[in-house]
Amino acid sequence: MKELNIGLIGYKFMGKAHSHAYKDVSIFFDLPVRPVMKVLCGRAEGALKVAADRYGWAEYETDWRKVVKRGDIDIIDITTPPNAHKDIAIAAAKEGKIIFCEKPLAATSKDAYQMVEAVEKYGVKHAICFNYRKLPAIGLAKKLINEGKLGKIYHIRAVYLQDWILDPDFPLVWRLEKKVAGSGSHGDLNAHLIDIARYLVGEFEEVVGMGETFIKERPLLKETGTLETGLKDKQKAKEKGKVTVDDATLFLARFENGALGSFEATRFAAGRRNGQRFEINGSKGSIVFNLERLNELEFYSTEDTEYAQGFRTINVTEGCHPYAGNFWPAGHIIGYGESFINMVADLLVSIAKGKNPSPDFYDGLKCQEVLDAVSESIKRKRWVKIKKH
Ligand code: SOE
Repeated sequence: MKELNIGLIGYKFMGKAHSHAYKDVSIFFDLPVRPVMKVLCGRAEGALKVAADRYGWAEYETDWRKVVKRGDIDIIDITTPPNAHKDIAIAAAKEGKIIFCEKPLAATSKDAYQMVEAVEKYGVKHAICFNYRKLPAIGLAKKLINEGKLGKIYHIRAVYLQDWILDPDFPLVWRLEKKVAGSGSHGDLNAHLIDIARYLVGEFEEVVGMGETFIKERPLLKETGTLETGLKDKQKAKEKGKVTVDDATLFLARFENGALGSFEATRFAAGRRNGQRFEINGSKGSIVFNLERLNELEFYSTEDTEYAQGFRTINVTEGCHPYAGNFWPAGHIIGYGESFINMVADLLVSIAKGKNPSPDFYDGLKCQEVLDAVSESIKRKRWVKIKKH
């Protein structure tokens, strides 16, 4: 069995999700290549060592440059904060590595474009982890739309609602710093909505947005926590620092195919822990998806007999459903983690077939172009056309 050696850069939330996928993908998929969890990379050696041991990595390393240069590593997987994506990806491309990168691709579309230039220059395969595309309900939405079951698409209205920083005393973590994250709820959450919209509706033409930072400064954080102890043990300093990103960003969009969209990302929707929801309306029907009920897809068809028309809830766990058959018998639902297993399975199968995986860095760049157009629109208080690189 051919093996592909993985070097994973980053061991926190997304590092854990990707580790879970590499470790368990072979339980559910009969793959042409097997992922080998070779080396886990991070900065804090204590927490990194615990993570490498618990997640099942053979080794750990605190210097990503050494990982990228290793001759025995085939895939470099980047799950660091966005400001580090570009340097790692360009260095990995130079070494001829396959690159798998978390979203958003970069902190800006300029950086994203340099990443695309690097993978083209060095001719390496590249993928971005828009994992929600790999949920069965999203796969079914794509199938229904592709088969014309919704007809001509008129609308998408999408929200991504979280509430983890509602407390003004929540400290100034990296996701709240522009120089690290690039943006706040916008690049973190609207990135997913933009990708889903590109996947299911089409390409964006122009946008107009608005944003807000509700809490302008927060307690500084001294990084003293470990993987085991988590945030609660990190010391909150008395001093406060300025929040330099958006807490919420909303925008309207017109698509190249004439459809209209409304999008909302916020981290201040009390009670919504990971509340991604969207509805798509077409000439022949509608679909509704709710991430907190991710095994279900609501579907309405104008072609149902008149007295039987209404939204039906499809339990997307049948073997005939996309991305569902490799897990459990019908009705034995799946969760958030399986979207990463499906993502990694697609990645490995594409590589084995000599094809570039999907979604890829071009998808990441197009998403970043929309993100940047919204940010420009907010600054200039006017509609902005998407600037394609
Ligand atoms: C934000 O908290 C976040 O972790 C995103 O960064 C992920 O992409 C999303 O899947 C879950 O929420």
